[in-house]
Amino acid sequence: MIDDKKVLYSGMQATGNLTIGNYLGALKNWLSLNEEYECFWGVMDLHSLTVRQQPADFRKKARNLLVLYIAAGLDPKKNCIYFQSHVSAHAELSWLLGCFTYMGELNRMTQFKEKAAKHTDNINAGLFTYPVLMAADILLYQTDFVPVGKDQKQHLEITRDIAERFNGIYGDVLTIPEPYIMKAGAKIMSLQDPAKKMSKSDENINGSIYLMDDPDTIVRKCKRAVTDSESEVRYSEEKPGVSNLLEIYSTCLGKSIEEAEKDFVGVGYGDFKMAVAEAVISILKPMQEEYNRLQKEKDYIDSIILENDEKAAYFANKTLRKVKKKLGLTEKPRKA
Ligand code: ATP
Ligand code: LTN
Repeated sequence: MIDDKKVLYSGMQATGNLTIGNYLGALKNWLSLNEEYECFWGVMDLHSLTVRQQPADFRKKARNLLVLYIAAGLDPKKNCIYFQSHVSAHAELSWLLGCFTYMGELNRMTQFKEKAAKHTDNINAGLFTYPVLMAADILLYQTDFVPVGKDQKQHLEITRDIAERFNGIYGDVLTIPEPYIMKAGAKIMSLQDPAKKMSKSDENINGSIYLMDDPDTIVRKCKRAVTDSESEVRYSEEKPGVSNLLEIYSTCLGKSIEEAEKDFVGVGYGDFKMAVAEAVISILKPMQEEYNRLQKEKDYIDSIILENDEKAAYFANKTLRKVKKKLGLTEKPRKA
């Protein structure tokens, strides 16, 4: 609890360009949470290092992600929006918690198995201990709730196990976090293969709409989206392409699927796809304008970074000090 509010923590890795999947499935939902909860949103740049990055490009990408959080509407005065790497307590707690995590537990992580199979040339120890750093992120802020997608649930479970193990030995030190299930849990699929999640690391760029795509590109990608040989716009398991487009349309406009279906009675796929593109553009255009405006406000963004780093470090260091004390690490003598 911070000032009588429960704490909520989440973040995204600073890799790749965000897609409307990231926006509709995560960012958009985060916007509604800052009144009720004390929110921390991290730019998870340390996690990104499990994959080799180009330094100049990476520096830009991480900063761009922070600017995008703000452009999407997260208020940096009400939320703490910061870089994970600016708060050294993350790396420190990660080491300490690593000593309370078993190899067997980490070996079971499906994300590790998947990523190791994908990057056979660079199966580094960071990839293996990724969940421990994620546990540190969450536990440092005494987090009550973590809004994440299904794919991250296993990481949240191991976080809870580590925290419970620690508390079992040292008393009530760490808050046990719970997953926060979003009311509108959109799962956006690839436009080219509706059986696959739309993903920022997809090699087929036509499968994803990126948050920075211009209107022409969005129209072109929607027009090319895979549908089926019927002509009826209807939500059904047998029509994954059309259903995905309906999901995108309805989530962008805040309509139910039934309302969305009604909009397209007797309408052909061509016009339907145009309407989907327009719905996406109506969401992305103001965000892009705000993003471009903020990119010119270097001093403002710098001041936000400084302020929020300090706020994050204050809370994180409080927990870190407690953990170190419980472990019996010697305290620094005070200067006379
Ligand atoms: P990568 O392709 O690099 O693994 P990703 O695009 O799958 O990344 P993540 O960085 O793993 O995205 O996830 C960031 C957040 O966006 C998570 O909360 C995740 O649940 C959400 N998210 C990602 N893709 C989608 C999608 N297609 N639909 C809905 N939510 C999504
Ligand atoms: N692993 C997450 C990103 C992430 C995260 C976190 C999410 C790193 N640390 C702490 C929530 C809480 C991902 O890949 N989406």
